[in-house]
Amino acid sequence: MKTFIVALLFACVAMTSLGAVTIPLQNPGFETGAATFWYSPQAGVPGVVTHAAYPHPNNGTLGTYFAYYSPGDFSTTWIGQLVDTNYTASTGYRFSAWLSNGGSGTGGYEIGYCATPGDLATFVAVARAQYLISNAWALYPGVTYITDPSTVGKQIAVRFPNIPGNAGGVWLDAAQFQVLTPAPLIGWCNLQWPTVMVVPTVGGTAVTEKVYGQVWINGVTSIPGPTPGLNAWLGYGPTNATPDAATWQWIPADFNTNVGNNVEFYTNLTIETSVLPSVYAYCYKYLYDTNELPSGVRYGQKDGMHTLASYNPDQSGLLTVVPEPLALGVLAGALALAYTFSRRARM
Ligand SMILES: [Ca+2]
Repeated sequence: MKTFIVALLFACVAMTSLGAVTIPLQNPGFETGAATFWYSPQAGVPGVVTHAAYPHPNNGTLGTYFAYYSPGDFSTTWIGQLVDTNYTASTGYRFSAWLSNGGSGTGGYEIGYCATPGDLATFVAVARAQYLISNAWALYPGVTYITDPSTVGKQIAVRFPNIPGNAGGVWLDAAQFQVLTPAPLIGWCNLQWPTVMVVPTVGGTAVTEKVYGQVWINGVTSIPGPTPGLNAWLGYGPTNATPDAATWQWIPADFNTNVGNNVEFYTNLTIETSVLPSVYAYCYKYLYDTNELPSGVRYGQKDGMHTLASYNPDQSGLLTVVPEPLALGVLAGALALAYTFSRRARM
């Protein structure tokens, strides 16, 4: 019983954070020295060993023990646990853990439920995330799930899943499960300036001037400085494609300054040689993602904020990429024209 209480305390103290309510898992850090409370269909999985015997960087807060398993060795190799709460409507959940590469480059997380209530052997996943993991221990973002009507009322279960083809070991510690509170929504955003650009390729690459975009979150972006968790990307793509299309390319933008109650981002677009000279649309994309339910993506266009559904091609910036010889030709033509006009003016 004592070890159980220690495990619960560890979960409460180490993992509660602003914007999320932690639901304690049982034996989340494997500090019982065994896989107690963790279920696997495969005998002997997971194994539990000490950090002292297998030291990897960043293990300082992870206690004495950690667990390991080989998620790709057998089709049934996974580790799961029931969570002591049921899905409620329109709620976000996140399951994550500290991971380290024990021989395998990929680790994963799943949130789900049991088809037969209480029986983890019947686990059904409703959300999954995978990450390339490094040798050093790190807390990866994990998997986030927002309830849909089909899961409401079911008991939540979590799983470190099988990852076919991923032979080798994944190391686990400090698992955590959180109920996410909604983040404030993005209230307004835009593509600030410029809204038209003509860029010649130089050495096969086109680099635009800085492009600016602004975003406002009530009570959040008015705080001076960058807003933690507020991300912006500048993207470009075919004028006839919506910005969720795979043909759009996105570049993370940098914090520039505060403008009134807004935060302003800026960055250059770099068009690589693989992009053909053409006319492209460009706009900003914003996401506020702290340790809460993400705000949802919003697009900043010339006339302000759009969702994907309300995205308007006419309100994107227009970027013309001109091939190098043509750009020089246009420049030469323009100079010739100017020369002709000046000659005429004098005559
Ligand atoms: Ca531990």
